[in-house]
Amino acid sequence: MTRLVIVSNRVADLTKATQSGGLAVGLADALRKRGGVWFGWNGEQHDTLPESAHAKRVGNVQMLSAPLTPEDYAQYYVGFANSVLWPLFHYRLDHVEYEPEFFDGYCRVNNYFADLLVPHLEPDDLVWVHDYHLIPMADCLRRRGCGQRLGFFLHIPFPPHDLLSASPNHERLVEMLLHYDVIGFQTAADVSNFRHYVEDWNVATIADDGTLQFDGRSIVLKAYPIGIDVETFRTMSAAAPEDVRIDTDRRELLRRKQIIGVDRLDYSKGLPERFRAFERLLAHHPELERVVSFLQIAPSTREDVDAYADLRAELEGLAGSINGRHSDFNWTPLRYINRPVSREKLAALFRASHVGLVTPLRDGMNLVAKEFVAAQDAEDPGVLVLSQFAGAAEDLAEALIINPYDEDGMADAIHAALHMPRDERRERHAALLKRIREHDAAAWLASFMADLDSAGRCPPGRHPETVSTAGFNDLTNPAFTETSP
Ligand code: ADQ
Repeated sequence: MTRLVIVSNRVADLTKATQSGGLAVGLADALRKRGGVWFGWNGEQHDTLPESAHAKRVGNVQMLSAPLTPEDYAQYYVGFANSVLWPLFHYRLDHVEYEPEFFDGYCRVNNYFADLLVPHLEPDDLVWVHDYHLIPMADCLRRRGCGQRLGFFLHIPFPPHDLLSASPNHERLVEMLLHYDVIGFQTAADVSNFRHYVEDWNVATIADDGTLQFDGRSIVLKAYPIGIDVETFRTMSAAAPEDVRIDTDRRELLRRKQIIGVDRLDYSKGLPERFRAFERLLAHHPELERVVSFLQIAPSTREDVDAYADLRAELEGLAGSINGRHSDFNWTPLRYINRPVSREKLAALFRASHVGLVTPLRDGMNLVAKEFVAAQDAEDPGVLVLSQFAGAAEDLAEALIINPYDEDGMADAIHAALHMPRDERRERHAALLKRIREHDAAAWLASFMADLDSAGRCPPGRHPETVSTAGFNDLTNPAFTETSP
């Protein structure tokens, strides 16, 4: 079987991946099955960079990782990836902070990664690149003469063409994407946005079968909705850790209900809107006081990006004001936990909750929505309240679909969820469970790999500007200067 090479911003620890669960497990399983390589940043910053990647063998998988310089970290990771692409692709031009050197750093790091990866590639490898940090990777590899089949999966949304065109580097970015053989998005809406861009800017043609035709090559362009390992999560949810059991027993004794939200602390997740909707629920339905509590788990991420620190302060203010106004000596309406929680505990907390709030302003897919459904007791399930702007909404129509900008509408949906009769809850849950089983992690992996396996090969040296692999992170390297704006 052909080897698989995964390239992602961070490398998962294969020795721990099975315990932590999630996406890493699916990718790790595919790697173990085929053998191969996982390459990415090791999370460290060093003033001088190594000339080869740090290699560690785990079974038949080679784990390759490398540090960044502080300048790379500022320009590539904090800068172009998380202060330009993340907000832009989440339709948040108001959060874009653009500096010209960010794009230089972004291209420089992709070239540096390509230089470290190339010596480890074999001619028949399938190379699967993940996410917005690494859009230029195919271009960088082709310039180094790589003819392997290259696939790319974007985990976040792809924005409408007029929004994308607000970025000074949009034409170059899209052109870089066209060096892959398979380009995968989360949803049909993302595929359609990309197609419109390609047509409007006249960068490639679209054949009747939906493939892109560019530079004499045929590129597969498709939605591959990502999923979870449903049965593992279901099993985990049924075995509640002791502290969750005690908390649940106490709530049942007091006939109280729990609403839950679990997100990374990120402005795309719609957390202030969600907190305010909960306050409106209490304001419109005072009979819910001392009956309903809201548990929000949201650990901080990307603390070096200013917008995230502002959001954290806003949420702390909102939580304080809601609790100050509504708490009683034996009831706290909103519990806000700003720390990560183990997957075992999360699964049990989902199962013990009556309503799951997944209300992002924009989200590629949102795996929490699927985890909440997987964790429910099919006989007495909780209700999922889901944003129309989460990729998951394309598939999960039996959730209560809401507009996260409409806080009163969200409060009404939470109220409806809390009062939904058991038969309706069971019916909706059965339909949702069926859907997440059909589109689980294994199906996502198999469908992408099948397309990558059968993709047309790019003959070595095909790239018009193929350059040698000599030198990395070097401003005089033509590979770097040519990919700069
Ligand atoms: P994220 O933006 O991180 O992922 P999401 O899809 O919800 O969003 O995945 C988060 C994962 O982290 C889930 O498995 C969840 O259980 C876990 N998690 C969240 N909060 C946690 C906490 N407090 N403690 C422990 N674990 C927590 C990006 C895109 C999404 C896309 C995924 C996968 O933004 O749209 O669905 O990639 O492609």
